[in-house]
Amino acid sequence: MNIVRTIPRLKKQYPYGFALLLVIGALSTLPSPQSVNSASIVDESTTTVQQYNQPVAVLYGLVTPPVTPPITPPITPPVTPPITPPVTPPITPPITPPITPPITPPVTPPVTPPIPYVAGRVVNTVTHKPYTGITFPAIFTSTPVVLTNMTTYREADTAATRITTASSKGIAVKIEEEQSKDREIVHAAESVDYAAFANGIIRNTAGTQIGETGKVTFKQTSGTYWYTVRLKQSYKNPVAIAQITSYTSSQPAHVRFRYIGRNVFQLQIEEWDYLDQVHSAEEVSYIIIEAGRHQLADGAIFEAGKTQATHQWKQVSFSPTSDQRPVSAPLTLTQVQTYANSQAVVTRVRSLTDSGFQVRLQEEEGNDGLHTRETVGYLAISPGK
Ligand SMILES: [Ca+2]
Ligand SMILES: [Ca+2]
Ligand SMILES: [Ca+2]
Repeated sequence: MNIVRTIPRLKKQYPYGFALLLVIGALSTLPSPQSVNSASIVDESTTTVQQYNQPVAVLYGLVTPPVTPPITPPITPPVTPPITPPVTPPITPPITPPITPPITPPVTPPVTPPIPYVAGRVVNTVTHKPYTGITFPAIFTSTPVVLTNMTTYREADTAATRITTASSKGIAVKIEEEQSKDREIVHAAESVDYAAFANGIIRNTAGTQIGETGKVTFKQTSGTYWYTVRLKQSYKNPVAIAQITSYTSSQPAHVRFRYIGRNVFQLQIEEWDYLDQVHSAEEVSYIIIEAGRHQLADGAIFEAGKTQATHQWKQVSFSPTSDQRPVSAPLTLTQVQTYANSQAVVTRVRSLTDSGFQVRLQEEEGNDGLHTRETVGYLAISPGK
């Protein structure tokens, strides 16, 4: 570097600074000019060469400011905006209009005309001779299901009702004794209750089936033969009443049950024990009724129930009721429901009133007259107006 050539330029650029340098340099070098080291400066304005020691470098530093490189701003990478995921609008489920159930018209139970039926009583009139005074109103198109029951005890000889003819117009009925002990079959006039139904379903006022009627025909081939009948529906506690409604054989006989289930029952044509237990084919009418008290559409009250009975009289009470009864006591049918004792047996009824009746079991006169306990079913009908 040529310092000498540089000075004039510095002097020109920094006139005051240069003068200050000279003053400082003079002051610092005056005591010992000999100490000037290798650096020499030629003052061209004065042609005086002055020598400076080390501080010259410091001054020189002031004269020549360090080159400051241009400040290069740091390269700022382009700001990449964060990737914002596209805003997915929340899924709004489609609005389902509320389901309006179709308007169901109120269920009106089908109007089922009450099953045609008639019930009545012949008071103290029926004897051992066929009685033909029971006629039906014109409600049956064919021979109905017919049931009868002796409801007085004016004579104690073993006996039961027996239908000798039946048609859509009426029946003939007699009091049938038996000849196990003697040949006497004459019987005092008794009251006979009867009911005749079309073959079908019995419903209460609500339209609920409470019973059914039917007829079957079979031949009794032996004392151990049982005929099975399957019902149209099941019952919780069915009461069954049945009667022979044809008269193909004059040998005294009646219906006996062995089993009464919810929807099936078994029966036979039971001759008295002194007979051979074989009986020609007969038609048997039956009615099955749910135990309990039922009101029919015509206002009639049907009360069915069961009791336990032996050869001794047993009091049976009807349900308390304030219903007006068209007859002095409900028309009452009774029937042995069980086969606890295989000796032939029928029921006898007495003291029938509005509040109840008495019932007992009756074997043929030739037997000991004692009969173990059986279940007796009953159906009491208070006809409608
Ligand atoms: Ca007799
Ligand atoms: Ca008699
Ligand atoms: Ca026989």
